[in-house]
Order: sequence, then structure tokens, then C-alpha cells
Amino acid sequence: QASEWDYNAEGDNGPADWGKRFPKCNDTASSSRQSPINIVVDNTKYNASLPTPEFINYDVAHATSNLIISNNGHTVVVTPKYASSDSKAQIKYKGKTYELVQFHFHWGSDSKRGSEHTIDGKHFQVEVHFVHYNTDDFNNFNEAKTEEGGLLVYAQFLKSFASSANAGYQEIVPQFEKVKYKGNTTTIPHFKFDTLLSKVPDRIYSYPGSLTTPTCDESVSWIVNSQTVEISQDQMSKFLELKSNKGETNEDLVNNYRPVQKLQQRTVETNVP
Ligand code: 1SD
Ligand code: ZN
Repeated sequence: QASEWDYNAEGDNGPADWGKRFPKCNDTASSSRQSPINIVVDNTKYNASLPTPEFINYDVAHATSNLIISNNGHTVVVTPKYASSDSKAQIKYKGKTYELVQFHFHWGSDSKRGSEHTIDGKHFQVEVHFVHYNTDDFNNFNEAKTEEGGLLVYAQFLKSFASSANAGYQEIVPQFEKVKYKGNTTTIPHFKFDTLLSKVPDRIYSYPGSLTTPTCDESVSWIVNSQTVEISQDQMSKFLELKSNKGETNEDLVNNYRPVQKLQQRTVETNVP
């Protein structure tokens, strides 16, 4: 089916073939700005005036709003459903305000793979993407998604290392067994999203890129937090129980990361010398 894509290197629907059916996914033009990328620390450019992203309402646990957790076959997505009176989670960055629409995960079968971005060639086992759209210039996510300056994605790496559970991720990860198969959905009360992030300000990497899944629109301002968050091995094991289909066959949902793309003409900026 023409709209299908997956992460298998074998077969016709894997990342190397996405560009055939989704032309924006090609990284070959010198003007291309595809994501993810390998961040070579020595080649990043220190910018003393690079602003620190400002997190707004990430520290509010709304009593009335919910989070929808769903398995879409490619990842697990967590989407806030706000009551009209609720103040929404936002990031302010470079003078624009971006509203959080969802966050989701990319992960690997072992600690040597999983993240989409790499730092000096090194993967982390999990990368969480907090997807935001620019509410100053666009009416909704779908309008923003295809336009330059439309989206901001904040990336947080996780590694399974700690013996005790990470309290923030413990709000979500135990729910994974309720969304084991593609199409499964569950709802939990809102909690404070800042518990999912390493403490800011950190060293961040900032660069212009794209969505990492088809249709690979080149509309994303990426902020990659260099500092990792630790989860427990028990929490990591919950990721590895997820399935990418409806349960007819036993297909693990794992290694759902796109390989790194060509940097082309871009510069990665950092806020720490
Ligand atoms: O992979 C996600 C995809 O699931 C969807 O959330 C998309 C936004 O429509 O964003 C990409 S990503 O670039 O944040 N990985
Ligand atoms: Zn993503």
C-alpha cells in the first residue's frame, strides 16, 4: 500500500526508500535539511546569544485535563486534551511561542541504538520528542506542519541505568501494557511534564531540520538536550513489550528510529562554549 512506511532496512518501505513515495524525505539536495543528524560536537558553533528555551506550564498538573496515550504502530504518542480553561504547555524560543501538541518515543532493542539523533556517533537507547507548533503565526498544527518556522521539537535522551524507577516516566510507562498493540488507546490524568526533562538550562544543540517520519516536512526547529535522563531497566523493558501491529502476528515495536541524514549546508549551534 502506497501510504505505508516502516523502519525495516530490508523490504521496500524502509527509510532508504521513503523518498521514492515521499519526495520531501530525500536528503541529497545541498539545500536539504532532513532530520535526524549526527551532532559532531567539535563542529558545533558556540552562540553566546542563543536563547535558553523557556518552558511554560510544563510545571502545571491540570486537574481537569487528560492525556491520551496511543500506539499508532510506529510509536507511542501522548496527547494532552485540555479543558478550555487550562493553560497549555508551551516553549518560548527565539521570540516565538510554540504549543505542545504531543510527545512520543523512539527506542532501541539495546543500549547501542534507539535514539534518532546521535552525538559524536553515539546513540542513546530512547529519544523523546516533544512536538510543538508556532501559535504566533499559525492557526493549528496541520497548517504549521508544512511551513518553515511552523514546528519546534524538543528532544530528550533517556538511558536505562538507574535501579529505581524514574518518577516522571512512571506516570506513563506502566500504561504501555494497555496500549500493547497498534490502535490501542488509554487515558490518564494530566501530570507535570517538567518531570520528564533533565533540568534546564543545559547544553542544548539547535539546528534547522525536518520531521523524521514521512512526509519529512522541513518545518522543524530542533532543540536537542545534550543531558540524558535515567530510567530503570524495568521501565525500559516496558518499551520492549510493545507490538507494531494489531496482534495477528508477533511483531515487536522496536528500533523505530530513522538513520541520520546528511548535514548539508547546516550549522548546529550550542549555548555553552
Ligand atoms: O515521528 C513523528 C510522527 O509520529 C509525528 O508525530 C510527526 C508530527 O506529525 O512528528 C514526527 S517527529 O519528527 O517528531 N519524529
Ligand atoms: Zn519523533
